[in-house]
Amino acid sequence: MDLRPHLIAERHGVRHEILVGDITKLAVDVIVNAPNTSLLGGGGVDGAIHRAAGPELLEECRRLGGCPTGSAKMTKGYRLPAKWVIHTVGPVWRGGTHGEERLLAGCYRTCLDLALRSGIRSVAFPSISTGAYRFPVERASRIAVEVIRAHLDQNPLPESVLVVCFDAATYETYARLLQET
Ligand code: AR6
Repeated sequence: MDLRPHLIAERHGVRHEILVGDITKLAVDVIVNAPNTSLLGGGGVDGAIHRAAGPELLEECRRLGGCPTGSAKMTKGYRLPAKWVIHTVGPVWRGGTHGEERLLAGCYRTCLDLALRSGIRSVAFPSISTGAYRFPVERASRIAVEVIRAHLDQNPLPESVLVVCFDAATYETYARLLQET
C-alpha cells in the first residue's frame, strides 16, 4: 500500500494533507480530540491523547462542564508536543436519520472556526466518529474534506490542516476519495 500523504487542498503553496500516524506525536499548534459529551476521558484517540498529555488535561476538562455533540472546546496540550487540544464531540451513527451528517460537519466547522478566531496556524484532525461511534468512513471522509476545503477557500487560518488516519483502512478510504475529487 502507498502510505504517502495525499493532498486535500493546496493554498499559497501550502499542502493540506491526509496522512497515516499517531496524532499524539504531532508537533502542531492544535490536535483535535474526539471525546464523548462529558469530556472526561474514554478509549480510542481520546484515551491516547489523555495518556500522552498527562493528568492535567483531565483536570482542565473537568472544569469545562462537558460539550454538546457537534460543538468544540479548547484546552492546553500539557505534555503533548501540540500546544493546544480542541475537543469536539462527534455524533454516534444511528443509521443516518438523526442528523449525523450535519452534526459531523458541525464538528469540523466549529473546530476550524475556533482555530481561526484563536490565531492557530496548524491543526491536525483524527477521523472523528468513525471508531467507537461507527460513522461510515466513506461518508465521514467526504464531509471532512468538503468542510476543510470550504474553510480554506474562505479564511486565512489555519495555514496548515492535516487529517491523521490511524489505520490503513481509514487511510485508504480517504486516499480513494481524494483521487476521485
Ligand atoms: N491517532 C490518530 N487517530 C487515532 C488514534 C491516534 N492515536 N487512536 C485512535 N484513532 P474513536 P469516535 C482513530 O473511537 O468514533 C472514545 O471512547 C481511530 O482508529 O477514537 O469519535 C471517546 O471517549 C478512528 O479512526 O472516536 C468517545 O466515547 C478515529 O480515531 C468515543 O470513543 C476515531 O475513533 C468517540 O468515538
